[in-house]
Amino acid sequence: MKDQIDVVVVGAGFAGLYALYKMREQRFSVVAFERGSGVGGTWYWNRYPGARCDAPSMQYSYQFSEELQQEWEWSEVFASQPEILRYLNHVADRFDLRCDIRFKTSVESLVFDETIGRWEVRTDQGHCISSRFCIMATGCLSTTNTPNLEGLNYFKGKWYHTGNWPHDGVDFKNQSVGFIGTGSTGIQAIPMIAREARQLKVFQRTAQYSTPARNRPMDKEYEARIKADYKGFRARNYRLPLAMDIRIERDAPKTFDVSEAERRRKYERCWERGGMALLLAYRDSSVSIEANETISQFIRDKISELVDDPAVAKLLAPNHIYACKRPCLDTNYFETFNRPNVTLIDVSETGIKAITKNGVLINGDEHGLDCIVLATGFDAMTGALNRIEIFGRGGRKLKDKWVDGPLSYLGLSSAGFPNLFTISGPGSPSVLTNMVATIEQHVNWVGDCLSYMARQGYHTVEATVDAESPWVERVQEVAEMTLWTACDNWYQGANIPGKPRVFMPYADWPSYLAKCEEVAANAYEGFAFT
Ligand code: NA7
Repeated sequence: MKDQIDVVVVGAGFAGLYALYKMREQRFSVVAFERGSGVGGTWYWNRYPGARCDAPSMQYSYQFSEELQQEWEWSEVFASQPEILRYLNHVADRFDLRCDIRFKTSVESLVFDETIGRWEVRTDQGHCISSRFCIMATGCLSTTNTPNLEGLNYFKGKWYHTGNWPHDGVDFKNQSVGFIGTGSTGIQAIPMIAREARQLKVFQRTAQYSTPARNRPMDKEYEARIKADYKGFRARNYRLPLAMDIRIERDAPKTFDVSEAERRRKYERCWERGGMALLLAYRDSSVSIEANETISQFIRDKISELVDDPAVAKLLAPNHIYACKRPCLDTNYFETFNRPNVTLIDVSETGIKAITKNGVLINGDEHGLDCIVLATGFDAMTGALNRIEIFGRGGRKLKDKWVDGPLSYLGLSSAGFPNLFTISGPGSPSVLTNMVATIEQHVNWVGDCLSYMARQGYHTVEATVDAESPWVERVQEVAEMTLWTACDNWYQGANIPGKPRVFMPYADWPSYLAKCEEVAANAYEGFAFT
């Protein structure tokens, strides 16, 4: 007879830790499996120099415990990876979560046994347990994307992926470093590595928009003001478009409702203030191309002011729609290209065809290197789920069901996969929001659903096909109302060769929240119970 348990949680990052806490609070027997040797998820793996959150710390943190949010003190406006990892370790200890987490353990398969209505969970450490529910807290950006670069394995130096960074760090002193990838990660890591390496060669395929983070030590008065009514602060932010407040003003007008001079002044204020304020400077910035172009041009102008060499500035100037690719925050990113030890190499036309024993080959030129850093991103949103063999009703594999793109209702449940919940799953707002706040919303929703099932005497729950298909269409419709479908980005799988091009996150958090509340209030409409 297999070990029997109520709930298996997969992952021990922000989502897994809270799911574990919540399930225990609801008196379920629960165990979490985590492939890392510690808690933290994304913040456990991404230890590259400069790794930092670009949502404000006072908001990118749990709100489920008033004591926790009162006692924890963030040292900076935007927390660094080590500080977030310390926070998550503190959470694990404070709520005594570790005893129910099996570390260094990957879940390999989940098989739904229809005769008993339970999941058989197998891990690479030989566990085989029978669980009634599975909560997939596997993360949206947890499966690294290592491009198929010919010759990489023959390179004589070391290479590193930022999403799987060595725990004891990397010594770049006296090294000639090749850097591939200029998304959020690259933009954080490049200035840090440039300070240490003898030489840094950045191979850029697509120039990126970035605005200054203006990170600074936490202002104690600001912190005290928030803590005087943390609950109220959270409640006010919860229903804002990104589940966090990064605005420079309430109720922004439309871009062309103001004069060019006024707009420019506001953009300057956003730039000086730092963070992602530009994103919400005007109401229509992410839905109107003309409006958006005013921000794009503003940032391009800034780049040309910041970068000394006009030819380099030109290469660093993006030409896609601002925020269509996830916008970045930086500290001295563009200025880094003024350093004598940093070279920008444009590979937009050629790509990186091959790595040789000695370095990177571009257009017949070999760039000799001691090591290579890949900041090439993730198989986002579906990568971690598809890596597990998940067999639902009738032995159907989730990966097969999702071959043309993820099919899920509310990003929480997929028809044919009963009692399996995805936290921040494809079809939910997730990566387009303050992840911690929306993770808590998902876990709370699941907790409420489980209580409802107990009250009704139900054994299984799953999305119906009738609810799922329109939801998948709705996710696309909402995305098409924005400009986020207008370029190649990981939101729609465009960074992974062969991945179906489907916009995965639901791009309207407030209406999503209302929908989840409505579904629950209407006896979980769109879900089938047995
Ligand atoms: P991203 O945003 O996916 O960026 C990956 C970068 O790597 C991007 O500049 C890519 O260029 C580049 N890339 C990927 N493959 C290649 C190849 N084969 N050759 C050259 N360049 C390549 O990942 P990040 O880790 O920066 O950020 C992910 C999220 O984490 C971020 O959005 C935040 O939410 C946190 P491309 O733009 O595709 O031309």
